[in-house]
Amino acid sequence: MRMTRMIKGWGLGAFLVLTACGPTEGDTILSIADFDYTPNNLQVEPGETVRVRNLDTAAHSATSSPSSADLVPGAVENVGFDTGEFVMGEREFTVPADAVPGTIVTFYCTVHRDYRHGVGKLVVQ
Ligand SMILES: [Cu+2]
Repeated sequence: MRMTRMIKGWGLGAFLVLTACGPTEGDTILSIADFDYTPNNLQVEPGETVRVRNLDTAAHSATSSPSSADLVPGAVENVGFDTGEFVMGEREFTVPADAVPGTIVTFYCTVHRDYRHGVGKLVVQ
């Protein structure tokens, strides 16, 4: 009985430690789930790091494109990023500190392009 109580106590301790190590306030998360980006309109500050999480069992990427009409890897102004294709994990990229506010960058998935899931838009604030 006493042992059970002790184990429960340890369990709570571990939970609190894990919580403390979780995402810090201000982290920007881009999730990919069910072939959709959330949010698909990503507002970022210059210098900000974006954590991209793929929650699907399918490989995806978040890859910037200079054009929304023709999806190819590239940058708009100096804002470009590519997580590469990855499955069920996290990648990150950092917006350049000198990114110009108002810059709008389309991003897409290099695995499925635009025929299986939508594209997203990153907007520099
Ligand atoms: Cu994809």
